[in-house]
Formats: sequence, C-alpha cells, structure tokens
Amino acid sequence: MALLLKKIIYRKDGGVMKIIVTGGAGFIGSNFIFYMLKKYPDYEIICVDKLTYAGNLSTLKGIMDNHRFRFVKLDICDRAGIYQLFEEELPSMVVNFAAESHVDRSIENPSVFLETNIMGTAVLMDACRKYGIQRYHQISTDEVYGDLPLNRPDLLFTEETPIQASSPYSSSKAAADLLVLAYHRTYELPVSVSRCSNNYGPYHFPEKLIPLVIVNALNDKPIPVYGTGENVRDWLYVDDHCKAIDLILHQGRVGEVYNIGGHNEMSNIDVVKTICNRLGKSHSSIAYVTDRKGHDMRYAIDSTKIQNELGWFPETRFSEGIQKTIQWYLENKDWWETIISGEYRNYYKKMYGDR
Ligand code: NAD
Ligand code: TDX
Repeated sequence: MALLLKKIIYRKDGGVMKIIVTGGAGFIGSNFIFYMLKKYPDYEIICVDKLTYAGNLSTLKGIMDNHRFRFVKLDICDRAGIYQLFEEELPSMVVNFAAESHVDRSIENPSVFLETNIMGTAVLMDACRKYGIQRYHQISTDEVYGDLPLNRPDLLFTEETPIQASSPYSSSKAAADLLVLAYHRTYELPVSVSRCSNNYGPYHFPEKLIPLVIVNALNDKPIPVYGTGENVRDWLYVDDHCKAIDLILHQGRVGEVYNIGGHNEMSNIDVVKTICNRLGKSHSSIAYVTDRKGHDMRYAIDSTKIQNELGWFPETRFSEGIQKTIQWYLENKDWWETIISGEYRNYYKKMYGDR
C-alpha cells in the first residue's frame, strides 16, 4: 500500500498532478516536458520561460494545443508574476531548469547569471513556501565541483566532493544549490537537487560544443576547438537525464543531492572527430583556437548513489546517442537555421571572430 501511494501522487486539492517546469523552452527542459507528457497521461505541465536567446517557442509547437500543457512567458525573477501563477495553478511540484547556461557567455557578462540562476531560484522557492509544494527540484550541474586532473582517472565527483566552482556560470549554480539546501534546513522546504554531466541530444542550442560541431560541419565552416582539445567531459544523452529526474521526483529522498553521469568520458577532440567521421567530413576543418579562460580540465561523475537508491543508469551508449542526435539535426534544419541566421551571428562573430 505504502509503495502504491508513493507512486501515485495527487495535488493537495485532489486534482491531477501539476508540475511547473521552468526553462522548458530550452534544451533539457523541453526534452523533459515531452518525456513527462508522454509517460504520464494524466499529468499537467505548466512551462514558465522568459524566452531569452536560448528559449525557443518553435521547440514546443507540437504540444501547444495539448490540453495538459500551458506555456507562460515569464521571468523567474518576476516575484509578483510567479506568485500570481502559483496562486492560479497551485502546482504539486516545481522543476527548475531555467538558467543562463553557457560558460563562455558567463565569462563575458556574469551579472545576468547571478540574477537568473541565484535570485530566480530564490523567488521560485519563496513561492513554494508561500503556496505549499510537494517537491521543489533544482537542476544543477557537475560543474559546481570544479574540475579533475587528466592524470588521475581514478578520481570522480561524488555528492560529498566539496563545491569548488571555476566560472561565473558554475559559481552561480553552486550558490543556487547552497540556497536550495538552506531552504530545506531552515524552512523544511521539500527540495531535491540533481547534478548532471554534459547533456547532448535534440534541441541543443548551437552555441554548445556538440550542436556547434554538427552545424559547422554541415555548413563546411571551421570547427573551433579550445586549447589543445584534451579537456574531458562526461556526455549523457538527454533522455537518460530526463529519466533520472523523473525517478528523483517520485522516489528520491527529500533534502538529498543526486549526481547523474554518463559513464562516458571523452576528450573534446575525440568528440569532434567522431562527429566529423559520422558526417563524412575531413578533419582539416578543425581549428585550434585560444582557450577558454579558466577552462575546466575534466569532469567525471560517480553516480553510484542514484544507481543504488533508484536503480538509474545511463541506457544510451554514446555511439547510438550521437547518431540519433546527428540524424535529428539533419532532419530539423529549419530549427537551427532560424537560430544561426538571427542574433546568433553577432554572438558568433564576437566569440570566434578574433579567436
Ligand atoms: P538552455 O540555455 O538551453 O535553456 C535555458 C532556458 O531557460 C531557456 O529556455 C531560457 O529562455 C530560459 N530562461 C533563462 N533565463 C530565464 C529566466 N530568468 N526566467 C525564465 N526562463 C529563463 O539550458 P539547458 O542546457 O537546457 O540547461 C537547463 C538546466 O540544466 C540549466 O539549469 C543548466 O544549468 C542545467 N544543466 C545543463 C547541462 C547541459 O549539458 N546542457 C548539464 C547539467 C546541468
Ligand atoms: O566552440 C567550442 N569549442 C570547444 O572546444 C565550444 C563551444 C566548446 N568547446 C569546449 C569547451 C568544453 O571543454 O567543449 C567542451 C564543452 O563545452 P560546452 O558545450 O560549452 O559545455 P561545458 O562548458 O562543458 O558546459 C555544459 O555542461 C555543463 C553546459 O553548457 C552547462 O550548462 C552544464 O552545466
């Protein structure tokens, strides 16, 4: 009986489960919304998104008419707007994906990262305290742990690894994590936090390494690799991340942090070469450019905790996931061509023009 009750969660007023997903017009948030709407035929999802440069309504066009989905254009820092929405919807859960997410942009302009990633998180949690919530879940990142050396493959990030963020982006995410855990301790807010490694998959904004390489390779443009290309990331297919979040929301322990990783460490140059090979493009387009300031060397996640407690493991091998991703970019040129022909051109010129 206890097990059954744990799995079927209803709103306090007896209605169906309602989840506010912030940042749902971005990469991982949109994939999560698709995943949840499909998996739970009676759940309602309210997507809150400011539609920054990274938010894209066309991503959500296939579900705009779904009666279980509502889109609200709203800044998570807008306290009055957020409170009003909570009053209207009385959500059962909040999953906070909304963030400024690109490290290079944080190096150019940290302040908006502090505003959205820290202050926005506080506003959402204050709304949860005011109106009540079954679960507030914070989507965090492995970058809060800083980096690991290349010559110590035995070292991995566990949930106990000290926070030691390197960039304005990761330090803003780390500050948000600390705030979330403090709201649990101080106000007993039922929170959870997940720290995931690098994701890849459909709807990934082309400023990030994997989609940037695919898009540039398809357009026969130079492929910028920072420094020597030896930096290592632990790549996880986005659907596997969505599955992990779903498990944490329904079965994860309140007040806990869960690491999520791909068991798939690869150097950037190997990722780039793999994509070029799959697309039948020569490696001569690879251009080694000036390194990122403070560039983290290696991320690697130990996901034993989520594996032992919730039975989660990454199901998609990189060879399969990257093929699906490349295929998606081949079949959805309109989606990314619209992006790269707009404001993105100025961004690209500024970031890569003299690099
Ligand atoms: P993204 O940049 O693709 O999407 C972010 C979304 O948040 C966009 O739709 C944007 O419009 C929205 N947003 C930004 N500021 C907002 C605000 N003030 N109010 C409301 N909406 C706002 O990011 P992503 O890659 O999908 O990352 C989602 C979350 O996952 C972030 O919190 C990020 O830190 C975390 N994360 C990402 C990765 C990764 O590999 N992409 C890995 C680990 C953790
Ligand atoms: O043009 C590039 N050339 C290059 O060599 C870009 C954009 C990146 N890189 C390198 C930098 C990193 O070592 O590739 C690696 C991956 O870079 P990003 O795609 O920018 O991701 P990263 O900095 O690792 O951060 C990502 O993973 C953790 C997400 O953007 C974060 O939101 C998440 O928290």
